[in-house]
Amino acid sequence: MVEPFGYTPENVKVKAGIPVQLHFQKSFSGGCLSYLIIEDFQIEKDLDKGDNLVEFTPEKPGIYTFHCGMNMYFGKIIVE
Ligand SMILES: [Cu+2]
Repeated sequence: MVEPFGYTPENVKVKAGIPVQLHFQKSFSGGCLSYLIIEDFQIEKDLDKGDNLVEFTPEKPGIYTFHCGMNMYFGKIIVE
């Protein structure tokens, strides 16, 4: 969920080498949380109110950060 106070949950766990589909469900319109950045997977995306699908394949285990357009709200993708 993407809510006015940030991401819920803040952390998601996935497995290395397996394609990931992350759904960002945005509960409101506008705000800087409308822009999603996941630098490590070259993702920059406008999020609309409702469901937004992001797809990538993490090749290596590690902890990768995603954040809003202004770097105010964060979450982590934990790749195991
Ligand atoms: Cu922000």
